[in-house]
Parts: sequence; structure tokens; C-alpha cells
Amino acid sequence: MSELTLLPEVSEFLKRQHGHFIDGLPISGKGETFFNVVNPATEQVIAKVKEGTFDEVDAAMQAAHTAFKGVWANTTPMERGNCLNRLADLLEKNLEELAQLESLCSGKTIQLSRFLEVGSAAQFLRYFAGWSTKISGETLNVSLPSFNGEKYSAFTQREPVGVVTGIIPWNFSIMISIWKLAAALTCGCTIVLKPSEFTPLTMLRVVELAKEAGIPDGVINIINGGGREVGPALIHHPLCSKVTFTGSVPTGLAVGRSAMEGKLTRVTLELGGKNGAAFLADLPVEKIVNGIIEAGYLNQGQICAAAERFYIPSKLMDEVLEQLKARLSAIKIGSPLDETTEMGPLANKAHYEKILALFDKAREDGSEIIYGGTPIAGAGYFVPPTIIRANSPDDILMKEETFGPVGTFLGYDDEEELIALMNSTPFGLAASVWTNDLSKAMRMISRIEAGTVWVNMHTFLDPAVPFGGTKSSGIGREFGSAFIEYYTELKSVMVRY
Ligand code: TXE
Repeated sequence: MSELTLLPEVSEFLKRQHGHFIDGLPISGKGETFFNVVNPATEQVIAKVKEGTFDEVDAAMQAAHTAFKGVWANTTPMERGNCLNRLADLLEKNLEELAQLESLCSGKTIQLSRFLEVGSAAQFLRYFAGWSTKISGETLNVSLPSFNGEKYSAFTQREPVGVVTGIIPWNFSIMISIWKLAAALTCGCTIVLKPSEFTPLTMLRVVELAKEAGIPDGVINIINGGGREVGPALIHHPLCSKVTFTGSVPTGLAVGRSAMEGKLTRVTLELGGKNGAAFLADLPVEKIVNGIIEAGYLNQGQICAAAERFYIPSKLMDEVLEQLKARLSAIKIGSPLDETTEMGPLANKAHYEKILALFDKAREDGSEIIYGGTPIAGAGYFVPPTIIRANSPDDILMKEETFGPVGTFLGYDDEEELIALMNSTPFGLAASVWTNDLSKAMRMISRIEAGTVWVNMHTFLDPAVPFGGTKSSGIGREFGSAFIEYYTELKSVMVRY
């Protein structure tokens, strides 16, 4: 094992006293409690971050509101876009520092931190920057008759909703924060972000780069804190105009309820579920196996769009599982800071314990564990990529999200049955169909209940393509032009003359 040497700036940053970032300044915080930032590969505490107080929540909200009404409202759309582009440049300039920090905090392999957390975040920023000058309303023809020769003109304009609260999960602490802040800022909103208590660190560095990029004080604020106090305090704050949340389904329901009660705060929820991948019988086994690995095991399966239910033609199942086992057992598991590592640990202890409990439940349920399904001995929250063969669609791991490197497999015999199996879930974030038969794929796309259907690919998010869930996987869409609706109010104007 050869680990990267940490950059001196990473070691220096870890030593600082961390708290929040309010109105353009790092704040160490007045709270009495800390979160330990634990390296999931070693179980060692690498930093401490103060939990926010109600006064700090209020200060962040006030700063965001003052910036919304003042400096950001007076910034032209072109300059808003320029700010996001300059932040993208600075993410790329500081890519290695941010990637190392994120790998230390989340267990993501360094390659994935570089490519996705930082590289892809910069690309999303540039995409959203382009929208700042293109958000507009429309002119309308008034339909009612004119009685006395009077005329009417009508148009709509899009106005930013105001201060946005962004609640972020631990699986992509930079990238998901950037999705939310870029969407908010390009529309003219300001934002208060609350990172996950498991990954509270890296955004504190990113927001310093935002300041360096010329984004005015108060436009982006960070409050660290848990879901029980700081999360609801942000949502219920009188200056919060919109909540954007990514995370688990139960927390999403709680966030949605909090946003609605009291003052009907706008809310978008991007939740997980139990995504399905359907492989048709025309494919060679090797292609099926490649597809399964792409769909289910990237970032230890800790991706909301990852597939967890895999449907394989019954006649191919044994061969597919045999080849998959051979491929997964060759994956190099180890330190996220080793550039040759292909799979790191799970991101935190609570999640690790949840996955181990699900392995036990799968055994009790009578599912067959073909590979993996036990912890890897030694320090760190490591589990092997796991293959589970279900007996029926009712097996627990065909229903419950693991959010880990765990694929559950079920055979099918005909394509009508396959559609029914794919839709046999209350969730609908994403799905994939794998086949060389284009007509079959086209017919299946409209029958599958999911916000995104990929064909011959999975877990590929592009800023130009809307993303979000149907059924219990959420409300609203991110990216494309679809996001604009959720960060702006549509104002109608009518003029009589
Ligand atoms: O996620 P949560 P957690 C799954 C994964 C994991 C489980 C729990 O299976 O094991 O969820 O992880 C904030 N009001 N996913 O607890 O609860 C919280 O502080 C306001 C799937 O980390 O969804 C954090 O910032 N905020 C997933 C954020 O919500 C609240 C991604 C996400 O926390 C809150 C992550 C409240 N009442 C975990 N309660 C996905 N599918 O994308 C919590 N939070």
C-alpha cells in the first residue's frame, strides 16, 4: 500500500478550529458541542467542528437575507455567472487539496474525489453560470375580449425566491452543495448550506474559495449542525424562502413536513429509494457483468441513483453471478489515499453498522449471500462488495435501501414480469435497461416508473439533463432548465392601455 503524502495545506486546514462561515467570515462558533470528523478508513478523529447555535443560525439567515436584498440583487446576471465561473477555476486550481480533504473525511477513493467531487463540481458550476443570463419570462396574448377598444399586454417575469436553505448528505459533500448553491446563485437567490454532521469540513474550505472568486459576503453561508436542531431551525426560520434537500427518504419526509407547516416554504426533495436495473437476454454475460458493476458498486454504492435491485434472465443467472463474483473479488479494497485503491470504506460508523445489520436481516430472511456479507477485519469501516441472491421480490433486500456496495439479484422469465418487478417499489428515482434491442428499450422506457431511465448506462448525471424522483423518491427536479421553476417565483404582469 502506498499512500499519498498529504499536502501541507491539508494538514494545516485540519488543525484549525472549525465551525461555520457567516457573512464572508470563518466563525469558530459559540456552541458547546463538537462533531468529531472521523477518517472512516482508520477510525481516527482528524478534526473537530462546532455544532451551530440558534444565534448562529439566525446570523447566517440574516446575512443571506441582507445580501439577497442588497449586494446580490444589485449584481448583474452576467456578473453572477462570472462569479460561478471564477469559483469553478479555483476549484480546479485547488483540486488536489479539496480531493485529499474529502477522501480523508468520507472514505471516497482519491480518484473519485478528484474526478467527481471536485472536477465534476467545477463542470456543474460552469453549466449553471451559463443560465444566469438566460432566465426570463414570456410575453402573453391576453385572451378576454375588449369591450371599449382598450388593449392589454401581459408578460411574466421570473424573480428569485429569496434565501435558500440547502441540506446536504454525506455521500458527496462538495458536489451536492455545488448543485444547490449554483442553482440558487444563478437565479439571484442567496443560500445557507448545512452539510451533514459526518462531513462538515470540506465546504468550509470551498466557501473560502468562493470569497476569493469575488462572491460577495453573505451570498453563501455555512452552518454546521445536526438534523435534530440546526436543520429544523433553518427550515423554520422566518427568512427561509425555500428548502432544497438531498438525503434519505425518512428524513426527506420530515423535512417536507417541517417546510410545509407554518408558512408553506417551498421545498424540493431528492431522495433515494431502491433503484432497479433490468438486463435483457440478448446481451453477452460479460456486458451484463460490466453493467452491474457500473450501476451498483461505484463509491461503495453510496450514490442515491445507484442500482440495488438487479433483474437477470433466469437462464443466465448462474453464469452472471459466477463472473460477477470473480470480478468483485479482484477489486482492490484499501486506503482511499492510495491511488490504486478501487474501493474504500463506508463513509461512517452509523452507516457501517446499518449495513452489517442488513446483512443479518438478509440471512434471517433466507436470501443467499453469494459473496461478501461480512465486515473486513481490522480498523476502518470496510465491507466487501456483496452479492445477494433473493428468493422472491418480497425478500427484505429487494425492498430496503442499503446505500452500500450490495446488489440483490432476482431472475425473471418474461418481459411483462420484468416490468412489473421493476415497478414493484414505492420509490422511483432512477432505473436502467440494458439491451442491444432498441425497440424493446424504447417500449420499456415509458412503462418504467422512475425520474430517470438510462439505457445501457447507469449513474450518469449530466448538468443539462433534469434529475429527480417520482413516487416516494422526491419532489422537484435539479439541472437542465427544470431547476429554474424551483428557485424562482413566476410573477404575472398585465397592463391595460
Ligand atoms: O441521512 P439523512 P443520514 C441514507 C443511508 C444512510 C441513512 C442515514 O442509507 O445510512 O440515509 O444517513 C439532515 N431536519 N442516505 O442520517 O438523515 C442531516 O443532518 C432537517 C441516503 O446521514 O438523510 C444531513 O445534513 N435536516 C442518501 C441530511 O439531513 C435534517 C444520502 C441528510 O441526513 C433532519 C445520505 C431534520 N429533521 C444518506 N434530520 C441519498 N439517498 O441520497 C436530518 N437532517
